[in-house]
Amino acid sequence: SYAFWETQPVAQFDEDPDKLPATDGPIDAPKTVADVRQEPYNLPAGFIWSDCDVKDDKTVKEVYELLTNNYVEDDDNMFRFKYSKEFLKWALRPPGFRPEWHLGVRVAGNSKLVGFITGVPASVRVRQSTVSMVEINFLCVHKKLRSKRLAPVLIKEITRRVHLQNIWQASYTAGVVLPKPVAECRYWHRSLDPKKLIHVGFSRLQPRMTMARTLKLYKLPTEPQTPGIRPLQKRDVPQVTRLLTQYLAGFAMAPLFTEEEVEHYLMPVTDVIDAYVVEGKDGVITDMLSYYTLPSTIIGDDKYNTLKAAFMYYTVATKTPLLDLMNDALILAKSKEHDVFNALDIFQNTEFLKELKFGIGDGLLRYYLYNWRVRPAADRDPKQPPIRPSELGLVLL
Ligand code: NHW
Ligand code: EN5
Repeated sequence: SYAFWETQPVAQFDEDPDKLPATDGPIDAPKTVADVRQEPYNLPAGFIWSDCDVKDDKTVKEVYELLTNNYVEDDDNMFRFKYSKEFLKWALRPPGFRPEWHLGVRVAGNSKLVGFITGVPASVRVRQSTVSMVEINFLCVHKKLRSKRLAPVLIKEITRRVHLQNIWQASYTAGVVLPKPVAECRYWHRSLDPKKLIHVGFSRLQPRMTMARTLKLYKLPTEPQTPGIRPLQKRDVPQVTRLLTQYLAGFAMAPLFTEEEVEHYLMPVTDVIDAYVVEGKDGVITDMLSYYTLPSTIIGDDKYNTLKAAFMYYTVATKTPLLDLMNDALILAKSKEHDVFNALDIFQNTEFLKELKFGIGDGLLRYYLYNWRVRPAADRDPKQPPIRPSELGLVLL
């Protein structure tokens, strides 16, 4: 019942584990760039392909408006992600980005943008293998054009364009179930402005709790508590790259970042990405924390239009206890007007989630790989995804 995904080089639900290769690796037989189809895939009549240059103000506005009105919603259609223009520029222009991987579909008659998908290059280690990949994100089809099989065409065309650069694997995350998750994670949420969250229906007043007790429960100091914590600066990038690289080496699936990528993905950008480091008196950086800002439109409220959420990004604790570092992340996010702090149960996050009063969300996030098989470990249930959330060291935006 996955007419499209059954045709793709991805793990399938009905496979007999005994008939599969014994090792992790590509699913498709290796190909070369010369084997790649030269012509773009055909769109239905009346639609055209369009590379979207997000550096251009007019174009990024079109992408922003498409996503603002048509991108991901929660299961009850109460909130819809509202990535900002500055966020899109940041997420889509990392080192080595390619403009032809910011793929749009427009209506031929009036040029209206109605479809989108993106890829950015990344090097990701999956267990022992380091794989040169694209990270796919921002797949979106306008609400009025849904269920017309446009998404498979977008996916096939971006795949072709990625293949032309001699890249044969991809990673992506989605809330929905597709063939076949490599990992399944839960979202957790820490209230920063509980009154607003309850008002807009993001959370509920717990039984036997008054509003006053709730406000007290979630109250935080106004200033971070870790001595020496300060915003990440450009001169820290070499040290932070080493700190992060060491930490990520402990996970089954994690990115390999160059210094240029650390600078791009972690240097603070107002209302997009915040990163802080802890520097000892000796100038050694022992810890770092980061989170990105992703607001959501509140779909049916008269008082508030947007929910400002912080999402945990990369955090490394070697000297400061992880709990203290994450408590500072909450304080810093609150001081910048975030309403809620979100985190997944990846990394070592189960060590702090309950203690720091995160509550489990109603959303799941599945991680996927394209054209890469991850064998179930011999000592684990072969029906479960092969990688546990706590083995994941990769965050996709
Ligand atoms: S996940 C967020 C995806 N976007 C949204 O949910 C926004 C709101 N929804 C929409 O815009 C992060 C539409 O509903 C979309 C589907 C466009 C989702 N991933 O056109 P049809 C990402 O961006 C399959 C993959 O009729 P539609 C990651 C579905 O199973 N496939 O549906 C993106 C069915 O196939 P099946 C998805 O509702 C990763 C087919 O699409 C999917 O009008 C992309 C139906 O198409 C999803 N999230 O449009 C893959 N949702 O087999 C990258 C549905 O069941 C792969 N489908 O018949 C790697 C490529 C690069 C490789 C390089 C080597
Ligand atoms: C591509 N990079 O479902 C990602 N969000 O839990 C795309 N729920 O916010 C895929 N339904 O649980 C993204 N409040 C997939 C996620 C899509 C969005 C989504 C969930 C994640 C979410 C909230 C609001 C639910 C509203 C009704 C939620 C409860 C929080 C509460 C706080 C206080 C303590 C108890 C829990």
